Amino acid sequence: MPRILMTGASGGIGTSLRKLLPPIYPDLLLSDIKPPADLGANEQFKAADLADLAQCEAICEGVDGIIHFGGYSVEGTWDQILQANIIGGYNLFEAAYRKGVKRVVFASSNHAVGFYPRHHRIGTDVTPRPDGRYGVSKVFGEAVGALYADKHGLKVTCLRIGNFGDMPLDQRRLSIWLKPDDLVQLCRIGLEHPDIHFEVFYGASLNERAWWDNHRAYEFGYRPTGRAEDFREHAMAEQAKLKPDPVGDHYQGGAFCSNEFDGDASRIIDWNKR
Ligand code: 15L
Repeated sequence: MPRILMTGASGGIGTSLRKLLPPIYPDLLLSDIKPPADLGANEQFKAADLADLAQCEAICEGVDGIIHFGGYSVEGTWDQILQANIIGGYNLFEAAYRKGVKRVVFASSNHAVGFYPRHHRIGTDVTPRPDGRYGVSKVFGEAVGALYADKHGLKVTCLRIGNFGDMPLDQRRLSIWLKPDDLVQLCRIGLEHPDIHFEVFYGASLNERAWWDNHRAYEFGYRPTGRAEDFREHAMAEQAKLKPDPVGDHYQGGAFCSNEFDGDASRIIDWNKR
């Protein structure tokens, strides 16, 4: 029975995933800076600050595979991103290597490529176009993952997660929604598939309006079941409540792109009006 470590267990995705994983991985060690408020008596938890390498090594002891959801999951100050995602991300891979962990699934994000316009369909091999410091940290994490795969033989899977949740929340999320069960499938591919060396997949369900070419994930057996269009009415009703955001509505990263934006607005075309 493989021992799996999940970092970020108290965060948004971790909170949901730690309920879905035990039937598949009964030996599941949860970690975060602070324990989840509703930690069950049958759950194993070890606290760790990812910015401290020794603490990372302690949670990697005896572990076969890691699902790394830890770190900052939205835009933050440079110091927040530096400690949690840059130093923390590096420490996690280094600790995994030192402790002989075989596989890491790294929660990357669509914000690593958020400045691609929505009319541009992209694969996982495009030049990064991060839409903030958070996005930069995800590009960094993918690069560190590639290094440890190529140089040290760690089997690494990076998931550029769109928007995780029970349903798509607005028009943008109809293109990038990720159903929890589909994320479980992607984690299992990363933790179990024999042909993984270094892969990047989009963490997206079966979204008709997808901007992403996710064929690599399908080649590894990914068969998403979440259909964003089943929630179209709800998502569009929520969209109608939002203020127009010329920058955010143009780019894939949405409001992450308009946040602090003072770039070249003439590059922004409303394709719906052409
Ligand atoms: C992310 O990477 C964030 O973690 C999440 O909170 C959402 O904002 C998501 O992206 C998104 O793009 O909707």
